[in-house]
Amino acid sequence: MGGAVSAVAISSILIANRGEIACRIIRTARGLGLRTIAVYSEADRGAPHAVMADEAVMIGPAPVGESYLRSDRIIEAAQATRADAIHPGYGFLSENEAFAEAVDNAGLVFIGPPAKAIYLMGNKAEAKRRMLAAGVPCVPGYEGDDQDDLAFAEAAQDIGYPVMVKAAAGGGGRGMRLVDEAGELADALGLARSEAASAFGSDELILEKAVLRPRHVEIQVFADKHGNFIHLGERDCSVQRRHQKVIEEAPCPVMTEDLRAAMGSAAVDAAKAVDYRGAGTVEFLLDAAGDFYFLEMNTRLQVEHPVTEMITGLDLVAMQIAVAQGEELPLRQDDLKLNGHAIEARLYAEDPSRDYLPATGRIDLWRPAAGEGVRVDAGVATGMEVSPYYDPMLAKVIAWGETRDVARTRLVRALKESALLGPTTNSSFLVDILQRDAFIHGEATTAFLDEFYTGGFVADEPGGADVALAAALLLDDDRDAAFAAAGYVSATQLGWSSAPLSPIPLHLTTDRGVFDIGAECLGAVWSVTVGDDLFAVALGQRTDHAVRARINGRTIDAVAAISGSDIGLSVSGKCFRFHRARPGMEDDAAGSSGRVVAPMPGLVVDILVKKGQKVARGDALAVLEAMKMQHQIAAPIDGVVTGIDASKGDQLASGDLMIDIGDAAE
Ligand code: MV4
Repeated sequence: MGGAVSAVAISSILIANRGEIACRIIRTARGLGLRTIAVYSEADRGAPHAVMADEAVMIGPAPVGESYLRSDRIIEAAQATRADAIHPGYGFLSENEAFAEAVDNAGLVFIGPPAKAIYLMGNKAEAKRRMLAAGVPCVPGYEGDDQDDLAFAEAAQDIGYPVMVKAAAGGGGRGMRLVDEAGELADALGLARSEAASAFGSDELILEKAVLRPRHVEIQVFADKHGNFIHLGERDCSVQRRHQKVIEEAPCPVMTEDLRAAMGSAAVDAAKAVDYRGAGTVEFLLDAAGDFYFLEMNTRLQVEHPVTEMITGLDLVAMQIAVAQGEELPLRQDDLKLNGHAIEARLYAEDPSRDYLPATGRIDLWRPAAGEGVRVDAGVATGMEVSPYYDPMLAKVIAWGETRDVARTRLVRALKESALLGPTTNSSFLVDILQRDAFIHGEATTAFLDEFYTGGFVADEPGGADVALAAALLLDDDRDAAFAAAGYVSATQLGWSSAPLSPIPLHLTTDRGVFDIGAECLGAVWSVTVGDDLFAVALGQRTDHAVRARINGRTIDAVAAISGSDIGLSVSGKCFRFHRARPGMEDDAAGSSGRVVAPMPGLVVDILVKKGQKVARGDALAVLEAMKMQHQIAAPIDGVVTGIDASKGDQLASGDLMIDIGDAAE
């Protein structure tokens, strides 16, 4: 420090990202009166971030390697639009030191830390040696140059089992293995080496004492160019699945003043040790005894930064911009005041009941909740296509309250009131998590999801009332057509006071089955039978897709989007999609649900059934690899495999036929 700090005035920013984070950054930048420039891929034409910015530059085809990871094209776009600065958001190029350097060399301001700090925190072994030297608490372990099995065996003996084997270059849990006893060490080292080599291009490993059932607690840090370092408190991100965060909150439910001061100063020491600047996050494991250990440092703005914003009242993006143009931090450590509690839930386009299979397709309707203490950061819009090329996170729903329980109940309501119709989402999984006793009591550790959802999450099944509501809405939407299609005279000609008609038959299909329905119109009320159950459905106010109905005397609030023979329905955070089979086409419609198609583009890793084999609904039929994850393809109905239309090694497009399942009786 010491020397003069060069002040640069930033008046325009290019955002090298997409989705909700690009929108989030644009919002603040516009608020500061800055010109904003978006970049977008061919798949993101008309995407919200591209529309929201003052200018937008197309940078290449859909695959990230040809667009959002092309640093050359992004820098060219910045120069062509005369941008002063580039904000990388998170993911993509945000933690790429070569990019930070290239931006610098192009005479642009990188809104992020110095390239050197990114580099120093990128290697786990290197980072850990530095942290130990700086006096930051680390898990006892071995991060030596001697990579021989023997050296690891001796170190493990000293540390004491169980131990954790990790990739030195790694992050996010890849190449990580828990070893309970000495006899398992050699195998674990072999597997971790090959995983690390293929994932990170380096087979260097480190060893650590395993911390069992830890919490993931991270500290938000900030530094300016004048030598000021502060922390903004912690976030608890223990609710994760496969190293993907699902729910985050601030403060951590078990935090104390003393522990926060200790973790905060350790995090500031970590930032100082790498000469950090801007926003960063220092991750720790916190064990049941209250001891904490440095895990890694993320040298970017994080997805979950809004919970910190809500309890501090600060705008972290505005602070990043201020610091990047040489201003001093707007507060000192003593000024930090934490107010209330905030919880964030990540809304993903994925099916938690099918091994989190990513979902793609058109968004028929997006209606975010609003209200006191509720914030929704989204990067989606009605009519937009969710493509398989990018992260499946669609939006973040965040709620604040004076107390944790107020924040939690507000978040539950906000999730239930937010409707995303089209691709399957994890919305009801989020609601379920937030209502578990362990979560309510603030007891969730990193083991929470594995412990409480061992067999996975059970999908929402539409109840009779949901089906009856869908039927009534479809018929009510166009009464004349409903009656004509069913072979009745025009409803308007008939008049509603005449003798009751016999029920209109209706078949609604979902991806999980067929419902046979009979519906009668009794003036303002639809009488709907679903199987053996009878529902009186009175449709009330319908404004902008919101529907209030009384079903058998109970008031139900739903959001509905009808397009032709399809209806998407969101009831209390549970989303259903029904397709109305045309009269006389019931058999076809039923048969078609036995056609198993690729739910997304992917590689066929395995076909698990043979022609002629009997299968039950839910049985695994095949394994498809997409977005580096393997997904089981399950039988939609009971039956017999009548055709196998894909083989191991095939690269399929979304919708390609994989397997045919016929009637078991055939
Ligand atoms: C650990 C650990 C227990 N002991 N290290 C997982 C991701 C990577 N960033 C570090 N991780 C862990 N390292 C020791 N010595 C447990 C985890 C861990 C974890 C950490 C943070 C959040 C979620 C997690 C889920 C499983 C395991």
